[in-house]
Amino acid sequence: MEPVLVSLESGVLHVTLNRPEKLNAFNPALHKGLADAMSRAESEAAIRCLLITGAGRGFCAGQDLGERDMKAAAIDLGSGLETWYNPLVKRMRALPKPIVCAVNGVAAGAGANFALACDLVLAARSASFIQAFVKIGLVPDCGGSYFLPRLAGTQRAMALAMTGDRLSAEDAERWGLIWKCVDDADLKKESEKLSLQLASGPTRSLGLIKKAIYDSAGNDLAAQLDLERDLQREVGKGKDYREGVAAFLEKRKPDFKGQ
Ligand code: T3D
Repeated sequence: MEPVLVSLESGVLHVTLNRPEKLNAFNPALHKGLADAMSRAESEAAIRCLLITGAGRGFCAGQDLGERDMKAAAIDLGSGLETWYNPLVKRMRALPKPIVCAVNGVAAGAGANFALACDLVLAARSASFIQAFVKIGLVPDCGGSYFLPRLAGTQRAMALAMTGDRLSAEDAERWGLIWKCVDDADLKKESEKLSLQLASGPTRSLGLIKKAIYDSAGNDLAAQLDLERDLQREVGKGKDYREGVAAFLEKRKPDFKGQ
């Protein structure tokens, strides 16, 4: 069974974590499948949006805890982060295309933070988010200690990380951790609709919107204004800008080509 299912439909690269018997926990094969999907997304112009979800009843239960040699005298957990998780999160953030996540069930540990690394997160009402690390004596990884305080504030981030309590999808929406919580039966339809909308949008503009929003975390206002000027200059040279304005003036729907 392939640990990651990948298919391209109408500009959307559908990426499905596929180890349902382990709630799609990360192992090297799953990481490799994700890395390959990222390589496709980076190199193929026909891919204009990614839609990530999980097979079965869970989204992703984080690191596969059965994979570590607990009899070993010393275990270097830093090396797994260096090899797999950190490059994955960096590539997701740097990808100049939108990544939609459809959280179909529980998202725990690195699985929760992998979801938060996506650009727009939808979750089924029955889904939940667990910073499970503390329950096994670890600290948040896969970007959790960066995303949580920025999205939810210091107190809520601290409480989630220190208690490992389960956060419902509804609370995750209320706290601003995710974009939207939808009824379970609607998750597929809603996430595909959003992905198709983004895949037919001005891809270059969407990629630079992503850069502007993420870079703002490290910029002061003056630096951000400069960045906006530079990005606007760049997208202003694109065909999609001309098409957008022409469509507005001609009172028709724009036909963006992602250029
Ligand atoms: O090692 C490093 O590289 C360090 C990096 C760490 C990053 C991390 O992600 S650390 C955090 C790892 N994840 C966890 O600690 C979560 C462990 N899982 C759970 O707490 C629970 O499974 C859930 C709360 C996520 C879901 O609970 P529930 O009751 O809905 O399902 P379940 O019965 O516990 O799990 C279903 C099956 O999936 C079960 O297998 P079985 O008994 O039917 O054969 C369970 O063992 C398996 N499973 C769930 N999570 C993992 C897992 N197997 C391996 N690793 C898992 N993380």
